[in-house]
Amino acid sequence: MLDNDFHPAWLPDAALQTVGSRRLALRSPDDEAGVPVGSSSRDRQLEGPIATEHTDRSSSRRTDRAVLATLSAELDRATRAHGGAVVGHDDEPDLLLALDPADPAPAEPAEPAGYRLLRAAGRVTVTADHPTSLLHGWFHVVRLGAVAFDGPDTDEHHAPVSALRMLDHWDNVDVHPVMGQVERGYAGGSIFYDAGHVRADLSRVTTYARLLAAVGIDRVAINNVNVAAREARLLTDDLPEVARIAAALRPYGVRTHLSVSFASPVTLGGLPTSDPLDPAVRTWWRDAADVVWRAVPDFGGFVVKADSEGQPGPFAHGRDHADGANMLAEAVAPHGGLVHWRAFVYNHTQDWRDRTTDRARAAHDHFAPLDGRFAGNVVVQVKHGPVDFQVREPVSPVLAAMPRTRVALELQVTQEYTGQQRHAVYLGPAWSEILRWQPWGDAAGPDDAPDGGAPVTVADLASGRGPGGQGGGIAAVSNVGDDRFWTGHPLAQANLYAFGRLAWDPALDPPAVLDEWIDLTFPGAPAELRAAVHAILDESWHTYELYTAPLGIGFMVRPGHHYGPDVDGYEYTPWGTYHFADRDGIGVDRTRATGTGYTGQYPAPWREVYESLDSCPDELLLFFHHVPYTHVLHSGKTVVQHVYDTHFEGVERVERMVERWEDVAGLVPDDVARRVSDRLTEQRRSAVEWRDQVTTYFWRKSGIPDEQGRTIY
Ligand code: GCV
Repeated sequence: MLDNDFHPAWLPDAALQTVGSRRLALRSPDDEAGVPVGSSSRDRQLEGPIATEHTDRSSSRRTDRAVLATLSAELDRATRAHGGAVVGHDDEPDLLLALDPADPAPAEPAEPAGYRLLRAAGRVTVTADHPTSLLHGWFHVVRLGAVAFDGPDTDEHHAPVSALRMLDHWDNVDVHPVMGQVERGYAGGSIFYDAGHVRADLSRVTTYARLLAAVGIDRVAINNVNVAAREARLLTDDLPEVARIAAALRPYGVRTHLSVSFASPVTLGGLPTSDPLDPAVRTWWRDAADVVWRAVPDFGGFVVKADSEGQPGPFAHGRDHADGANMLAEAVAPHGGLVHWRAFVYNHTQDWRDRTTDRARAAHDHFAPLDGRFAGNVVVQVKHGPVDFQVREPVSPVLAAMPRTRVALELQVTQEYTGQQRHAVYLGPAWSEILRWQPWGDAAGPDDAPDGGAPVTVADLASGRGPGGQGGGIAAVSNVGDDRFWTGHPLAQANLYAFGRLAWDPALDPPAVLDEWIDLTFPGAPAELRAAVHAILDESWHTYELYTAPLGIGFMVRPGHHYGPDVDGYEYTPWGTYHFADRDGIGVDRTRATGTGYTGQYPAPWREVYESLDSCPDELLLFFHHVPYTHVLHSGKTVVQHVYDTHFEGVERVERMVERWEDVAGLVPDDVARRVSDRLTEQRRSAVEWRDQVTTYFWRKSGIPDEQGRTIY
C-alpha cells in the first residue's frame, strides 16, 4: 500500500510562505480580459479559453493547458495557506507570472527554454514563452524566498544549460524475484506500480512531478531498462495504464518515456525476427510508435538497453548499435520522439583468467567507431565512468569521442555503489567534478591549442556546446520509491534535488545547492541545523571513498546486492571487475605500454597523464596501474599505508557525523530525526566493517604492518 502521509521533501507549505503571503497574478494570452487566471479553479482552466482555442492544435497544447492550470492552482494554494491573494494582472501584484508565447507560435514548440525575471521597486515579473518554463520560474521565486522581492532591481534570464534533463526509473511492474519492485531501489516499492499493476491512485506521482518541476526536471522514463516480459507489455496492452501515468506527470510539465525491449517485434508482435534492417520489423516499430503517441500525444520517447547484461540487441542479427538505434529513431521521428540508446555495452560473461579483455574499454570500442552514423533524434546515453557508477572512476572517454553524435551523461542518483541510502553520501560534489571535467585539458577541443578558447567541459558536451555541437543532455537513475521520505534516507533527498539543479546549471556550487535544499526542506532552519547538515554532507562523498575501495579500484562489494565489503567478491567472477591483488601489489594495468591500452581511448593530455605513474592522480592510481604495496603516492605515503590511514580516518569521520546529528536532531521533526539517526547508526556499523575487512585484507596480503600499530585482524 502506498502511504499517503508522505514527507513533503523540499516543498512543505512553509517553503511557500514568502510568496504565499503576497499578491500574485498569472497572465496568459488566453485570459478573458481582466479576469485573473489565478483566481479561477483548475476546472475552469481546463474548460476555458485555453482549452477551446487549442483543442485541435498540436499535442503539446495539452501539456500547456495542464501546466497553466497547475500554475493557477499553485498560486491559489500558496495564497490560501499564507494569507496572500490572487489578483488581476492589472492590480499591481507583487509577483506577476506572464506567459508570452513566441509570435507566431512554432508548429512544434522547441524545448522549454527558460524565463526572464524582472524586479523593479520590489515588484517581480516572471515572463516565459512556454507554460513549463513559467512554472520553473515560479519555483525559482519560491526558492529565492524574500530575496526575490527585497533584492535590487534586476533583469535576468534563466535558461537550463541542457535542454534534456531526465530521470530514469528502474521500476518493475512485477516484483522481480531477485531485484524486487525497483532494481537498485533503496526507498521501498515503486511509486508507479504495485504488485503487477499500475497503481490505482497516482496522486503521489503528481506530487513527485511537482518536486521535479521545482528543480527543472521535465522528463521521466517510468520503467526499468532491464525490460522483462511483463514490463515489455507497457508498450502495447498496457498503454492505457501508461497514459494514466503520463496524465499524472503532465500537470507539472513532465513528459513520459518508456524503456522498451529490442526483441519486442518477436515477443510482443509474433514476428520471426527483430533484425533492425528487416522491413517487417521496421513497420512493426512504426506502428507501435503510432499507437503510443495516439495514447499519449506528448510522449517523450524510448530508452533502450541493448546487448547488455542479457538484454536483446542488434548484435544477434549481425547489426551494430547505429542500425538498432536508427531503426527506432525512424519510428519515433514523425512524432518528434527521442531514442535514448545506452552505451553500457560490455561482455558480462568474461573469463576472469583472461587479462586481455578490459570491461572499461568496451563502450568506447563499441560506440566510438559509430560516431556520425546515429540519427539526429538518437541520444547515446553514456555512464559517467567506463565501468559502473563506482565511488571513483575516471570520466568515460566515450563522451569526448563522439562529436557527431548527441551524447547524454548518465549519473546514478540511486546509491547503488555509494551506500544504498543507508549511508549519508551527498553526491553533488562528485557530479560537479564530472560535469566540470575537461576532456581536452586546457584546450577547447581536439584540434585546439591550450589557448585556443575556453576549455570544453563534460557539461558542454552534454549541452551541445562542445565540438560537434549536438547535446544529448543529462539523465540519471532516480532514487525515489514509495518510502515515506521518498528516498529512504531523508538526507538522500538532497541528491535528487542536487541532480535537478546541476542538470539545469552545472556551474552551481554543490554546498550552495545544499543550502537551497536546507532552506526549502527545513524552512527557517536555525544556524546550528544548517551547520550540522553541511558538516555531515559536504565531505560525505569523500568520506565514503575513504572507508570503502581505495585509489580508484572499485567493486570490492558483496556480489549481487552490492552492499558492504567483500574485497574478493568479484575477483573470480565473469563480470570483468577485478583488482588483481596478490602478495606484492594491486591494481589494473590499463596503460598502452604494458596493459590493456585503455589509456589510449582518451585525448591528450589525459592519455599521457593517466599512462604515466608520475602524473596519474593518486585517487585513480589503481584504476590505471598495477603497483607494489610499497609504491609511494604523490601524497608521500605508500599505497598500503594510505589504505590503512584512509580507512581509519573514514570511520572517525562517520563517528563525527553521528555526533553532529545527535546535537541537532531535536531541531527537526521527530520522524526525520529518528530515520536519520537509524541510518547513521547503520552507516557507522558498516563503515567499521569496511575498515576492518579492507585493512585486514591488505595486511594479510602484503605482510606490511600499519606504521601506527592500530588494530588490524
Ligand atoms: C539496470 C548495473 C546494475 C544493474 C543495472 C545496470 C545498468 O550493472 O547493477 O542493476 O541494470 O547497471 O545500468 O543497466
